[in-house]
Amino acid sequence: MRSATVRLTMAQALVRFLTAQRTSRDGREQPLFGGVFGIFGHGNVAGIGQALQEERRAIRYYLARNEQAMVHTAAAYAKMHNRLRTLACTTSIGPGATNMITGAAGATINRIPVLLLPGDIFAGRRPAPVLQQLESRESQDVSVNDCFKPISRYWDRINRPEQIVTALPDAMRVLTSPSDTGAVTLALPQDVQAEAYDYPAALFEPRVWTIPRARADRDRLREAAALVRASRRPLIVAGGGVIYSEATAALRAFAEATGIPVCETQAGKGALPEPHPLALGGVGATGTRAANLLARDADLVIVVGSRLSDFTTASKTAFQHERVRFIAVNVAELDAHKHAALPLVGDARVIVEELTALVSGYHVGSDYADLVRTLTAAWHDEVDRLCRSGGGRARMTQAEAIGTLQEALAPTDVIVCAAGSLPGDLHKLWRARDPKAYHLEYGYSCMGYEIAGGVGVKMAAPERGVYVLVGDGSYLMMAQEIVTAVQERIAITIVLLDNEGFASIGGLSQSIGSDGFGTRYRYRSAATGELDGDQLPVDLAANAASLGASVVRAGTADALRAAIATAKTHGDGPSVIVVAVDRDARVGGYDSWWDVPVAEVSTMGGVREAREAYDAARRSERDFL
Ligand SMILES: Cc1ncc(C[n+]2csc(CCOP(=O)(O)OP(=O)(O)O)c2C)c(N)n1
Ligand SMILES: [Mg+2]
Repeated sequence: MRSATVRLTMAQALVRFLTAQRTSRDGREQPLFGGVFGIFGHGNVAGIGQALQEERRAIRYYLARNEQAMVHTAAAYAKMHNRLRTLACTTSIGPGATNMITGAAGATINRIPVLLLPGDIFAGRRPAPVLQQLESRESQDVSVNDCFKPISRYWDRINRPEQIVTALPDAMRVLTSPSDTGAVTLALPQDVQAEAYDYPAALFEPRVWTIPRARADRDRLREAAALVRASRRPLIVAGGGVIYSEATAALRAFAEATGIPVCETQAGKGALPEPHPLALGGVGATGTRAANLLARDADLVIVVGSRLSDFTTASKTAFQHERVRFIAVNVAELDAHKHAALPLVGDARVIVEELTALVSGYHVGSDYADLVRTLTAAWHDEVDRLCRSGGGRARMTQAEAIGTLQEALAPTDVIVCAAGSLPGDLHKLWRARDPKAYHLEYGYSCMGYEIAGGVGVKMAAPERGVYVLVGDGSYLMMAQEIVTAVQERIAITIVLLDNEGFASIGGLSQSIGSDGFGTRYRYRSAATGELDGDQLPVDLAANAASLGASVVRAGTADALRAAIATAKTHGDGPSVIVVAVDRDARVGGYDSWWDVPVAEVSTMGGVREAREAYDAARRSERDFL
C-alpha cells in the first residue's frame, strides 16, 4: 500500500515541517521554532515568502531591517531559551544571504542554534547568471552561499524538492544537539523553492527532539573525584554550559559541599548567582582580582561548560601552579580535552551531581577558605569604590553608570552586551543575581549584536526587564533594529554609553604604543592648529528618536536613575537613554594579561617599549600538554 502523500512546494513543505518540531528536556516540551525572521527578495519571496503567508496561522513571520541583525536576534532568543528553542531566518540570494555570514559565525562560535535559510541561484541554471549570482570560471556548482560552509555546523543545498525529506531531520538533529549545535544552513535555490512534490505525510507529523543528559565515563569520573580529594587549592571555572544545562543549583550544591570557590567566564556569569560567599566573579583577562589570584595558584581547575577562550585563560597565563591539573566537564569532546584536562564528556548537571556524591566528605582546608573570604571581601570593596566615585570628573564614569544601573534593576532583569569596553567592565563589576540576568555575546564580541540581541532576549522572556548596554561605536554600526522593536512593540531599554569613539580599542592602541590612532575623537590640535582624529560627533539621541524610540539624555547618576524609572513605564516599545561618559576613566585590569602582539620593529619609541613589555609578559604563557 502506498503511504499518504501531500502535494506541496518545497518551501511550503519546509515551513510546514518547521511548525511540527518540538524539543523536550526533563519532560518539559515546547515548540522548537518561535517564528521566522525574514527579508524578502527575488530569491525567497515566491518560495519561502509565499509559504510563510500560507502558513501564517501556524508560524509567525517577523520583518527585520538587516539580515545580520536577524541572526543575532535568533541567537539571543536561543541563548535565552538555553538552546531549547530558536528562530529561523529567511533571505533572498546574494547580498541578503551573505549579510547573514557574520551572524552565522557568531552563533556557531558561541555554540548557539540558529536555522538559516538563504535563497540560492537556480538549480536548473537556465537563466544563469541570475541577478546577484557569483560566476566562476571553474565550476557552475559555486554560489556565495558556499561561504557559510566553515561557519555552519550543518550545511546543505537543496537541489531537488525531495532532498528535504532527508535533509530536514538531519538539520534538526544538529540544531538540537548540545555538543554539535550552531548555525544550520539550508541553501534554497529559488526555482526549487517553488517546485511541487508529493511529500510523505509522515514528514509533517509532530516530532519531539529529546535533549539528552549524557553521563560521563564512570572510570573517568572516579579519577576526577580522586583529583578533587587530593587537591588543596581547587577552583571551579563556570562557563555558559552550566547555564544552558540548567546546572546552576547542582553547581551551588557542589561548591557549598566542598568549599571550592567559583569564578565565571563571560557566558557563565550568573552560574553561581551573587551574592554568594564562594562567588569570585569573572576570571581571566577581564576577571576580578579575587578570581585571578586564586587561579594563579590553583592546583586543580574544574572547568564546567567552558571553551577556555583566551579571555578566560588570560592567553594561557592565568594558571601558574607548577603541577596544575584540569578536569573539564563538557558536552563537546573538543572542549573537554583542552588543557590536557581529564575529560568528563557529557551534561553539566548530571556530571556535577555525580561528582558531588563521589567527593562527599571532602572540604577545602580552613586556610584556603579564609583566603577565599579575604579576597572576595576585598574585591567587593573595590567594586563599590569604582561604582560610586567618579573622582571629581565632569562626566560620569562608565563604572558609575554601571553601578547606578545595578542598583536600579531587579535581580531578574537582563542586561545585554557584546563589544567595546563594556563587556570587560561588566565582567568585573556586574553582580549577576540570576542565571539568565547577564547576557553577553563574547565568543564573537560582535559590534551590532546588542540591540538586535536585546530584541531576541525580550521575545524569549517578555516577563523580564531587558536592558541593552551599547557603546556609541556599536550603536552606529547597527541601530536599525530599534525600528523592528517599535514594529513588534518590544519594550527594551537601550542604555547608550557615549564616550565619543572606540575607547576600548583606543586604550589598546595606547598600550601598544600607538597613541589611539584611528580611534580618537576629532579635535583641533593646540600645537599645530590642525584637525586630528577620526571619530565625528553624532547626535545619537536624535538618531534614535528618528527610528521611533522614546529618548532621554542622562548626564548624571540621578538623571540616569530617573530615566530608568521613566523607561519602566514605557510598556510598548523601545526606550533609549543616552549617557555621556568619560572617555579616559577606564577600569583597569586585575592581575591578568591578554596576548595582543606588538610590532617587533618600529621607528616609534613607545612601540619599542611596549614590545619589550610584551616579550616579558609572554614568558608566562604556558602549554598544557
Ligand atoms: C563588527 C566588529 N567590528 C570591529 C570590532 C573591533 N572592536 C572591538 S570594540 C570596538 C570599538 C567599540 O566602540 P564603542 O561601541 O563605542 O565602545 P567603547 O570601546 O567606546 O567602549 C571595535 C572597533 C568588533 N568587535 N566587531
Ligand atoms: Mg565608545
